[in-house]
Amino acid sequence: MAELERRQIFPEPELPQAADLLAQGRRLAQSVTVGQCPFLSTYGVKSESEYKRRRAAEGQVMLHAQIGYRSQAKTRRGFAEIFEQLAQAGYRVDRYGICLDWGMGYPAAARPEMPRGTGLILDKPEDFAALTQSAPVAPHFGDFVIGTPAAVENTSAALAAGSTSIGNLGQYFTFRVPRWDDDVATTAETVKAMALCAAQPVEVLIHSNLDDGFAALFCDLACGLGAVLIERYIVDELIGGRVSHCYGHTFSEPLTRLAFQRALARVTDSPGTMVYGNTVIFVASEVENYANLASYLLVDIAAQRARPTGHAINPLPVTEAMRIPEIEEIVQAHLFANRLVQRAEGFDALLDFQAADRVAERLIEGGRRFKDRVLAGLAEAGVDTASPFELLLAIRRIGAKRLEELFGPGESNPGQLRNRQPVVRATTVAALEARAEKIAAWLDESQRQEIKAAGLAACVTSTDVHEYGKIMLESVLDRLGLPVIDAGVSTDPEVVARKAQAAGAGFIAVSTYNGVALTYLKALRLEMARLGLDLPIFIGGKLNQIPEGSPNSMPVDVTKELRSLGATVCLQVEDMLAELLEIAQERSG
Ligand code: B12
Repeated sequence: MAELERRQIFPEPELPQAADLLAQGRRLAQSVTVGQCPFLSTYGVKSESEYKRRRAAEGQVMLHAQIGYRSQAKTRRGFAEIFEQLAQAGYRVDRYGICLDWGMGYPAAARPEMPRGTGLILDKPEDFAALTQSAPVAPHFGDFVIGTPAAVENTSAALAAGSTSIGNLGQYFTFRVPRWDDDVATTAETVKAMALCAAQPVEVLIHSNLDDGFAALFCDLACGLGAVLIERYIVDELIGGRVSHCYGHTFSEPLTRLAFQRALARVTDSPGTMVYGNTVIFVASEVENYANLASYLLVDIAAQRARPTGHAINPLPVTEAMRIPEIEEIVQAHLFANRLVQRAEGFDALLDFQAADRVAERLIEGGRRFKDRVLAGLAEAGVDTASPFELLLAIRRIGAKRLEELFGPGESNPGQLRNRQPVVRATTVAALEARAEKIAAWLDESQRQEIKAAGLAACVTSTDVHEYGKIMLESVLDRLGLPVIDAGVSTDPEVVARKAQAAGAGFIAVSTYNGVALTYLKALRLEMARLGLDLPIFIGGKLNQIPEGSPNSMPVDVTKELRSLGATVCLQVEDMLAELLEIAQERSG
């Protein structure tokens, strides 16, 4: 634990004082308050928490839809149409998760100059309100509000528009908006925004999606539960707010998915926001995705019926892995889920929760140990663990992997991922490793030796928070014995070019998902030309982008344009390996 030292975590001579930031947030609450919206008035509640508690007490399973197109008009139409079509079928959608663009993370004044992804952009507070007025459904501003440089202005607009569920603290730990390096300012704005929520006279849920944060990267699920406890300490105890957790994207095993919900129910009495769809199991086949949908929804429905935690279930449209789903596709997923809720009643008698409770017990015990060890370790390093500002920034800077290596609750076990035996194994990173093993075996031994002999070092990066593609690439390259230069996650193209040059890379591998592939590659090429650097570039992931001035605001495939810029487009890792083999063979003559 002595490996952590304050001056390495915080090289700055001075940092903002948490007490000042909290006071600023609380003062703002005198002028910024929760506004009216059709959801609050229709159901006669002061907050979504109150609604959630009421619905849970009635034994109702609540439903969440995720929505947010680049076009505001289309998003507002979606708000109204999804609600109306489901009402006509006799069903209710309880809440809308508003999928803001990552560009919303910049303060409004800086936004026009900054990159954009594929999501919704609300330019001014009136745009927030116009949206929440479009249907009597709880508006959840769950992304790119709290946790970003624009946290205070976005939180103020969301509250004024009648939202009482705002996030995303999970994103704070892992997301970086491009071309923004001031993590001190991001943290200060985040603390102020949380104090603003905490000081409201009505209960405001400070949402944290664990999969957007560290939980998606931990190899031990007990660390995921530990993250819940640490965030509760920071938000509930130090700031006086109410943190509310979402999980689900990466929880693919039914037993651990159920166990995590039951563990959450035991460690918190705040209603959960939503249990997210299990996005990582979705494939490129709509029909097969109905099976995927049913497989996780059934667990979530059973979980909520047996022990309601306020989490709304989230039926993913079956097109989710292929494109941003259309309004009609969201409606279809909800029709499916509502019918499944009815059919699930018959399953209650078949279920025995004891096995899940045994796992939940281990999660809680391991999670508590993780929390205690993290706080003790940080205190020992000289971090003020009574300061929400210092705790947040320290945890963000140290990162998931190192936290788990240093403080994970599992026994030390060199050779295992993170050098520890997990208390409850998380499936995602382990599955990536297994996939990498298979991909590496696609080449035979002599081909591997040929590539290795060429001595090419790989400079690997991802353009945004999506890190799994990068983890898998690194794992494959490692198995081939190629040196990896880690250019980081969410790294600006200019930085990648400079790192590649400085470290003598033989090629650059870019994994990208946020719909920015073309802009990113152009900027990378420009910087490489400036540096006089000529290296092969491999690019893979989700290779699309919204064209400038697009009428329907949906992203289109840009693989042709990427190829014409001289990059090798890789639909799978094997595409890169085949080309590397050719390069190696050319070099050896
Ligand atoms: C997991 C996931 C997440 C996780 C990421 C966790 C993490 N730490 O990595 C979380 C929950 C954090 C997340 C967040 C978001 N996500 Co997301 N996410 C996904 C999801 C489900 C899987 C992507 C993935 O990691 N796959 C695993 C990899 C290993 O497999 P693969 O994609 O098949 O990749 C193969 C090849 O492409 C290749 N490969 C990949 N990269 C490279 C690079 C090279 C050089 C080579 C050779 C090969 C290669 O390797 C793989 C094996 O063959 C996709 C949907 C989907 N099913 O694709 C959406 C998706 C990518 N996400 C999306 C969005 C919009 C977001 C958010 C912006 C949402 C929001 N508003 O908050 C945020 C991101 C915010 C930000 N600042 O960046 C959209 C992107 C939309 C688009 N471009 O059209 C998608 C497509 C979902 C959708 N349908 O809308 N997401």
